[in-house]
Amino acid sequence: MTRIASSFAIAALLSVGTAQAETKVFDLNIKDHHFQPEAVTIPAGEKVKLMVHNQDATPEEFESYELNREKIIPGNSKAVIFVGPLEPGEYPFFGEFNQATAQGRVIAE
Ligand SMILES: [Cu+2]
Repeated sequence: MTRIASSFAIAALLSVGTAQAETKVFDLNIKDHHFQPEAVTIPAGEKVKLMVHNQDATPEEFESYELNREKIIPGNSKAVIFVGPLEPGEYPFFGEFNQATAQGRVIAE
């Protein structure tokens, strides 16, 4: 291995470690078939973790065409949904089992 190649490999390892350490977590609650908050602001250009807490007794499905995500969260439990890195903008999501009330959006800025 040349010196250039080996320093590149070390830089790649360091950047992976840094990215994992800095993954930000954003809490999102489901309560009475509403998302709380209904707008979650995250940094653009960064992969982040949505921690979705379903406080209702019934299951809900987090769904978003714009985020390309779909995940069932059983009643009284939580699930992690990774999103991003996103371009700045608004990305709607909804609860497929209670679509009339469960509406929200991710705002990347
Ligand atoms: Cu679905």
